[in-house]
Amino acid sequence: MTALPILYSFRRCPYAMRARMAVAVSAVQVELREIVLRDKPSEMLEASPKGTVPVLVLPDGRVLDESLDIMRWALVQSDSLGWLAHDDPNLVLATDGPFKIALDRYKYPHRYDLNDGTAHRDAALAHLGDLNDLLSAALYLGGAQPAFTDIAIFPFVRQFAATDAIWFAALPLPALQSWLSALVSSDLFASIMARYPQWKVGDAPVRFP
Ligand SMILES: N[C@@H](CCC(=O)N[C@@H](CS)C(=O)NCC(=O)O)C(=O)O
Repeated sequence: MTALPILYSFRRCPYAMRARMAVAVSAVQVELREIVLRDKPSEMLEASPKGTVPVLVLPDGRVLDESLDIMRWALVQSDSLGWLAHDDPNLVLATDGPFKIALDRYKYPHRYDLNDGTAHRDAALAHLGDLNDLLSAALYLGGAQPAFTDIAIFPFVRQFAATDAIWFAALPLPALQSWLSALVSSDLFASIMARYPQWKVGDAPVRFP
């Protein structure tokens, strides 16, 4: 049997979510190793000492430890839904950069010595307003169907929304709210949110998707 690429993942990590979604849609098989952030396996840290998930270790020893690279690696092999045709690096960078920085401070103000996160919540809102404008013109960021940009971005918007769901639902951002709800309730998202036990050396390989 040929060795499968190994994907170290953590169910609730938004970076790992987008990587799993691209791998699932490409149907390129990997061995999924569910990790726990406070108990990272030495096998993963040897492959990628920076210690973030997701990490993909290829059979030839190459390591991809950036979620966007893992998405592209999977989709380059098989992209039947045409996700790569709608990859907007600027929008993704704006989400991974300033929006994520504000999101973390909104969600966990005490970790940043802040009394509360409202200033950061409001800073993040500007980006959501931009997304809402784009989504008022088409259902998804790449057009009528979800594609790379949507999948790269929505796990972070989901986190923002969940921080105060009642407040988020009352925002005047209907296109963004519908977009988020369609992606979160999709079969694809449900499939990549399946639960797996923490991987241990010697476990039988878990094939994914
Ligand atoms: N730029 C990386 C970021 C990945 C990342 O920060 N993942 C978080 C979990 S969501 C992590 O592993 N943090 C390390 C830790 O909490 O120990 C990527 O896109 O893959």
